[in-house]
Amino acid sequence: MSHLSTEETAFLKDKAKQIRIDILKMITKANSGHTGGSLSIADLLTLLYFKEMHVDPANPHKADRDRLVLSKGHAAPAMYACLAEKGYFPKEELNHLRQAGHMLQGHPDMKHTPGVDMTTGSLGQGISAACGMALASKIDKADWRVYAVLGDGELEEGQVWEAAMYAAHYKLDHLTAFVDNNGLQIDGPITEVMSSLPIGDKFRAFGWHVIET
Ligand SMILES: Cc1ncc(C[n+]2csc(CCOP(=O)(O)OP(=O)(O)O)c2C)c(N)n1
Ligand SMILES: [Mg+2]
Repeated sequence: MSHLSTEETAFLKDKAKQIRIDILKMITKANSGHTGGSLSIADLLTLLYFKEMHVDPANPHKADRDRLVLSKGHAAPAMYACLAEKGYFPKEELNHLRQAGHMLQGHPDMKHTPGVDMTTGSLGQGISAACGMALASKIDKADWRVYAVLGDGELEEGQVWEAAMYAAHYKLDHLTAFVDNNGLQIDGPITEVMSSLPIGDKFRAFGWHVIET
């Protein structure tokens, strides 16, 4: 990740605030949706979409774009707020979250929403798809990167560890995975439901370079 100047930090903080406002408005209007899991990635997605990723909202399928796979797909409102703010589609669409016949469904759908690189929602699957993309980029000797965003509860899915093993084996250096360690999943604290801790040690044991914040 690049270093942020004071001006960039102020800009991103402001954007993230707007993203949070949009998330709350969207979920309130829909009267349905994952508020906590969306808010807890607002800063991360803001940083990725507004600083880190090379993407072009006017050309969402550009071959050499960076990809973002929201493996914790239930946090779609955070992604939708960023995509609208970036200009992939009119902000008016945010008023129709989870409404039949509209593009912003409860979980990301790559066939209906510009800017969504992978359809997700079934926890554990997104990281595997991200591995496939990262392998493609590596084989093509391309520069584009893949960012995957996972939940800490999601790590309870065995498929995540199959993907983690795969990524290390194939040296997928075009892939960065983030784990949103918010300590919670639907049924309560992850430490009570089925602890995924210590997360860093587990990924290290699978051969990953880990940065913990
Ligand atoms: C395979 C699968 N099982 C169950 C669910 C239902 N579900 C949606 S969110 C969630 C909790 C996930 O917790 P975490 O990964 O920590 O995400 P957070 O809510 O903290 O963002 C569950 C169990 C799902 N989407 N996919
Ligand atoms: Mg969680």
